[in-house]
Amino acid sequence: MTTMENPTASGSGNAATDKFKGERVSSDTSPERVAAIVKDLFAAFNKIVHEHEVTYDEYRVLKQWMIDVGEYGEWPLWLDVFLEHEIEEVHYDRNRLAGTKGSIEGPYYVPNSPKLPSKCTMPMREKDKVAPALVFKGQVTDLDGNGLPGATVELWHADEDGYYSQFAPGIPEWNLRGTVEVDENGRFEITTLEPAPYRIPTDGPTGWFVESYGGHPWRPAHLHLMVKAPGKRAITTQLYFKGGEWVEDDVAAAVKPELLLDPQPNEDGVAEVTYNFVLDPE
Ligand code: MBD
Ligand code: FE
Repeated sequence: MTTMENPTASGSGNAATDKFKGERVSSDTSPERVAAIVKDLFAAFNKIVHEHEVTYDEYRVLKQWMIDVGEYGEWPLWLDVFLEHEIEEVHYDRNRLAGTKGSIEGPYYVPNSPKLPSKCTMPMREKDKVAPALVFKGQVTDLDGNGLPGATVELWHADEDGYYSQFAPGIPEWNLRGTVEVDENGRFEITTLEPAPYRIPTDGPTGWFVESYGGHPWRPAHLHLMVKAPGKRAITTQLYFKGGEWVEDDVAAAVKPELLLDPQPNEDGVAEVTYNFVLDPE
């Protein structure tokens, strides 16, 4: 998706924008509902402008910044970092879901990653192996704890430098991405790498935005997952590491206590953790 040699904000941003444009999005929102939302949106905006006496210079900087976000292709990044977490929480609450908690998808999911058997190692380069191995195992079940043999566990995460394949140059297409097909009991055992904390690009308008208010650009180390099974509601979530840096202060506000892993050395001395996914009915 990007042909640039060095990873840049506009390279990853525009790759994420191109990918998103390939999806076909629509919503059956009624005009009445749009009217209600727009009314509240402008009321909130007007209140802020009034209370903070927002100046013309500030308004023009906003305009320039929004143009920059578009040119760098960073709308998927900015929106997913700052707005998606609330959308995701409302989605979970409104549907009164009882299964595993979700978390935000973020801008770097790619569908149709290569299929992997229930016991597998994620595609990775030799150089990725400087990161410690992580054995991630578990079972996909329904709400009653019955294993779901037809389930898939899609996993994607950044390499130790904080780059996602297909969104930074020079990484094999499906590096650290895969669709794991669980066994006849719904179980999986995936060997991958312990991810590192992730820094959103600081050389683009999302990074400048964070800098402008003295914030930090970090997300805690995380695994991204999408878990699906026939007749069940798919979940999109992320898993984090207990006690890890930025867990308490994620720039994307997407950590939940139910989503913390605490790997322990197994008999081979490799970090191992079990996490089960519980899927709601469709
Ligand atoms: C990520 O890796 C991510 O997970 C989110 C939510 C936003 C930006 C980058
Ligand atoms: Fe991520």
